[in-house]
Amino acid sequence: MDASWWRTMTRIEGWIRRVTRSARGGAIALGFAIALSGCGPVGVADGTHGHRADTPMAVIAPPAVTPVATTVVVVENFTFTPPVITVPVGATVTFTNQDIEQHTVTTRDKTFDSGVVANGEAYTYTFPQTGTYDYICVIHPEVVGRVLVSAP
Ligand SMILES: [Cu+2]
Repeated sequence: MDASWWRTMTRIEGWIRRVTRSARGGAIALGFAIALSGCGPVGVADGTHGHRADTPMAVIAPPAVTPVATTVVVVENFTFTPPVITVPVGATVTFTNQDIEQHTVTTRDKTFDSGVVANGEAYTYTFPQTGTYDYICVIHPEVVGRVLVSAP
């Protein structure tokens, strides 16, 4: 598999997603403008939506795939693999970056946040509680994953 091709495709995919979200925000803003046009200025709704679309934490749901029971996740070709894992509570999961680019492993609410993980480096986190943990790379917010932590 040619790595640079993958990266290009991933970037294009991410770009399309961002544009799609912006377009959706724009449509909502337009709806607001139409609704408000009789009773006040209409420019306000536009700016707020434009910003929200670019917020790193505007997370895309992880792919709908079958969870894999493992404590080992790698980031390669801009993809957390496996993207959805299941572990028992108390398990320590290792996330290893196999891309040349830097990545992070970060939940929305910062329950865990690896900081920058360089090529060949790993981040580990021990899950003390059951639950669903959605995480992203804050540098590349389209790179997403999920950890399902179940009772032992
Ligand atoms: Cu990244």
